[in-house]
Amino acid sequence: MAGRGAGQRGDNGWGEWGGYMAAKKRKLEEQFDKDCMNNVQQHERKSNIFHGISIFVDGHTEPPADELKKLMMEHGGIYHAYYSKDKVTYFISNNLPYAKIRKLKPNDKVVNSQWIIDCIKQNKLLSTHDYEMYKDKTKSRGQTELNFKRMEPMKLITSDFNVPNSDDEENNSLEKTSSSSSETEEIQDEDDDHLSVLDAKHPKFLETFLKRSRLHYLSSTAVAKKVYVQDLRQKTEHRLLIDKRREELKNKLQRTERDYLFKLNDEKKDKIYMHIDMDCFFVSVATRNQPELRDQPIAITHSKGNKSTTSNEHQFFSRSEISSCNYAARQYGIRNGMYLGKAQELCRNHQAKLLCLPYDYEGFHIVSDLFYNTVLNYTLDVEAVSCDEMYVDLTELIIYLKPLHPLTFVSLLREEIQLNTKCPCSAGLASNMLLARLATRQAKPNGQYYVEKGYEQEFISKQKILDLPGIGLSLLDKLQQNYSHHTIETCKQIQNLFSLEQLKTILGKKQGQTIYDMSRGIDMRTLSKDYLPKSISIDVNYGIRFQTFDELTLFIKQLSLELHKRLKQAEQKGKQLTVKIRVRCSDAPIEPEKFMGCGKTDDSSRLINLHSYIDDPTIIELETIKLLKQFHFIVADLRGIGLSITQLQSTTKNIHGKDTNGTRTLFECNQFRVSKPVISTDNNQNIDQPSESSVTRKRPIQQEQTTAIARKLTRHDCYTPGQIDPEVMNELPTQIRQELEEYLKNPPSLPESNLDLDRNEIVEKSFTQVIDHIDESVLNELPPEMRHEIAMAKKLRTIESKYPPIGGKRLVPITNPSNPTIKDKSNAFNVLMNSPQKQTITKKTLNSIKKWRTETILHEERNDPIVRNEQNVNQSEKLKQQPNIAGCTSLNDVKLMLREWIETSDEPNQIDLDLFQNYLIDLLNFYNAEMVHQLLIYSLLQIKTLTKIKWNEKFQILINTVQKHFGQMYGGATMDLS
Ligand code: DCP
Ligand code: CA
Ligand code: CA
Repeated sequence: MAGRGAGQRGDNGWGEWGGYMAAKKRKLEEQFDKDCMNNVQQHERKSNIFHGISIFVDGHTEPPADELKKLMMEHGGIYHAYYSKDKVTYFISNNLPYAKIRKLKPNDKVVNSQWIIDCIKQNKLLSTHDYEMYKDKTKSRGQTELNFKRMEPMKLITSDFNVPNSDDEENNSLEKTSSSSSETEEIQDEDDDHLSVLDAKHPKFLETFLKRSRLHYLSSTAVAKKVYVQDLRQKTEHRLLIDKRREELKNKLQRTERDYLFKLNDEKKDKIYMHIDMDCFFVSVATRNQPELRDQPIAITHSKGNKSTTSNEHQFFSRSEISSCNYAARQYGIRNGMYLGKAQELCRNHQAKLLCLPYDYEGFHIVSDLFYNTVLNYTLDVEAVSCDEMYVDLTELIIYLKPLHPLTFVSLLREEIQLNTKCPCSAGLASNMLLARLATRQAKPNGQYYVEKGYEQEFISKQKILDLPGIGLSLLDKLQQNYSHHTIETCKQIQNLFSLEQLKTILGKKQGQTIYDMSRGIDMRTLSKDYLPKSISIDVNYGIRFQTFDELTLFIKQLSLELHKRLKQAEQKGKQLTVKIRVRCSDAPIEPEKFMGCGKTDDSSRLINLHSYIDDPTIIELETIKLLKQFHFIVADLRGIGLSITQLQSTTKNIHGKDTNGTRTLFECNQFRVSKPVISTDNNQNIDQPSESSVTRKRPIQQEQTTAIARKLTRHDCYTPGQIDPEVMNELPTQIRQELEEYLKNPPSLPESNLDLDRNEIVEKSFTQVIDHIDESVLNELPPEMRHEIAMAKKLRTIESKYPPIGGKRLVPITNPSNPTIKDKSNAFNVLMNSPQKQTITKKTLNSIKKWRTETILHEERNDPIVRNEQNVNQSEKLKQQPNIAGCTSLNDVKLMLREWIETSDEPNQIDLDLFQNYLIDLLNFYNAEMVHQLLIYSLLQIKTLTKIKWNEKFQILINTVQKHFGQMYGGATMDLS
């Protein structure tokens, strides 16, 4: 059923990673060697004291890993970015978490980074003896407990131990877990495949992380269940099954007096909702085959919790979180989300021992499916909430089974659930969803409770405010501040102490109304049966530690695949992508207190409107990288990253081309329209459904042409490469909308060849990216036809980098007219050659271009001390040469700067203009006519959009100068800036 897709990870490309990453490691080692060579050339090696020593830096060190890498380079040692069993001599660390320490092998040596510093100071290789950490652990295998005392003088400061006991922390953690939906929790546990999986540089990090992430489990199963219930509603055979099961139940029922006495007052109006929830779900599942354990306090944690039995129990306080604890543990005050250390202390206070059990994800899936199916066998009036919880509208079923008291049915249902799952659950019943939910709390554990008609007020008055769904301490605090002489605790107090107006003033309009209603037991909601998510996202705020943009892009690829999977699972596509980043605050320590956590960060986000509704991982990846390049941050300071797709559309509904109301949006009309379009500007107009095939056809010309206008209309921080969003369209002022509609009706003609330009660009770029990362050794292992394709792509890129693009096309001199590659119309060279400029250039001009090129390249070769072979130019050198303006080099950065410049000044200052002109000429000399072209077009558009009249004249002079230079370089050609 839905939600079980996680096991298919093996065939989604992970297989490639083993081989690919091995190659990547080799590449990094080679890179290190190369860096060493450069270093030797630049600064001269300072000593050779670390000759033969290879280190792998793990966890936080002082100085940080980068610095240690440099020191190893300068003193003849080797630094490994990835752990390699055969090559690493020493782990260098200042502290390791417990989960890692446990995995150390007898021969693993963990050495404090001070050793490196001291060796350099004394200019000799010192013995590691006094610097070794966790010696006891590494020398005596089989020892399960660590004697922490003997670890002196090295102090352990890890996520699991040595954190001072604090009640505040517990409260924070409770609040945090209940509100957080991002993947922030620790993942280290006893079964890590390898120590180095623990940061996002590792190719298996995300996979391992998600497998171990309970938040991922909880959010993905909630989605899966919603989709599952929704899909089941479409199945006729399931309705037949329900009829059968109901009939069987009716025959089985032995009615009692209670049943005959129960009846709904008004069958048309009165509702009976049930809220049903498994008891201490994770614990119940983990113990479903050992029910005898259930009488003792049990918690589900990543940590086994063994260390508190040592004599140092007060010294070490586990910050491992408890995801679920059973009711035997709850009687001591232990709660879900509490730190393990705190829970252990509470147990100790009662001379009890807390049993810590591991996560049984497979079991959670099985039990959750059985739980849902048992209920769904009787009704489809279900709203899935999470893996262990749902709302059911029982009204229709109770009418069908009458005379029957609702609790009679519920006890039979719960018995069946217990039988199928071997786990207990509790249920609450009431006339609305809120009261039903509160009734479940009352019923727990393993019980049921019905708030019958007429008893609602009595019931709600007794309820604690903090038990109301979504209400936390901060809200209670706000209320309390207004009534310092009362301790506000119950709904009754809210009813008596605050008017609606007061609540709105204190809490804001919306929240004030909600609290007013909730405290009176008012809830007008009905089951939400259509799953309409607002966004599908993935956030990772744990283990994000990159040194290079390359490492980050590899991780983005994984995130994009995961997001694609989530979209598929939710049966959604989206048209907007948001990238959020969390960057370490400049005043925050490099490594926060929580191991591999975020610490204090500055957060920012950017969004992009996409061409169409997508779930394609490649598009997500490329657009994310584009957006990332627009942020200004130091890669090493990145602590969290999140991708989110919004403006969603159900893929199952899309097939029919209708939105949820059954009418088409303007966007859809555009999307499905084919060759002879009649453009509808009436959003409500019903148009014949498109045939299946029309859905897959190319987007019509008109849609492409809206691009420029759509761009103009977007907010500053969004860039719109695609067509107009219907939502945006509807919100436009009437005049602009009319103008736009007019434009859509009579678009100026555009050459056919422009149709799929952007799509091709994406494919081209994605391939370029791939070839960038392919190592020679990997290449050699590929099948011959793929090798050939990659070799061709590389060749093509060499041409691209040699010959500058002009307005999206390239001028490539033909040296040999009989060259077979030119004869073949379908090959890539011809595509590149297919430019309007080329057609108008005479033979003579071509020759002059050829001549000019030869001269320039020779000139460069003469002046440059390094032999300039295109393929050998190293990346950082290329970047160094790249012309810049005020330190900006990337297209987006320069564009941002231009926009600000044009926006903020009514008239351009001559010095600035000169600067910009020189920069453009530098770019032309750098063979980047494409960028010049884009920047000029962009500037002109900005000037026009912002109606900066005084700019026109001065800018035209600049353009003329640039065009002149361009003409000199390209045989008299001019850039098309229309
Ligand atoms: N969960 C978690 N972290 C939390 C809260 C819950 O990982 N802070 C997980 C473990 C729970 C499951 O979600 O077993 C279901 O959450 P519930 O809130 O339903 O709690 P339980 O089922 O554990 O207990 P209860 O009997 O109170 O429902
Ligand atoms: Ca539960
Ligand atoms: Ca629950």
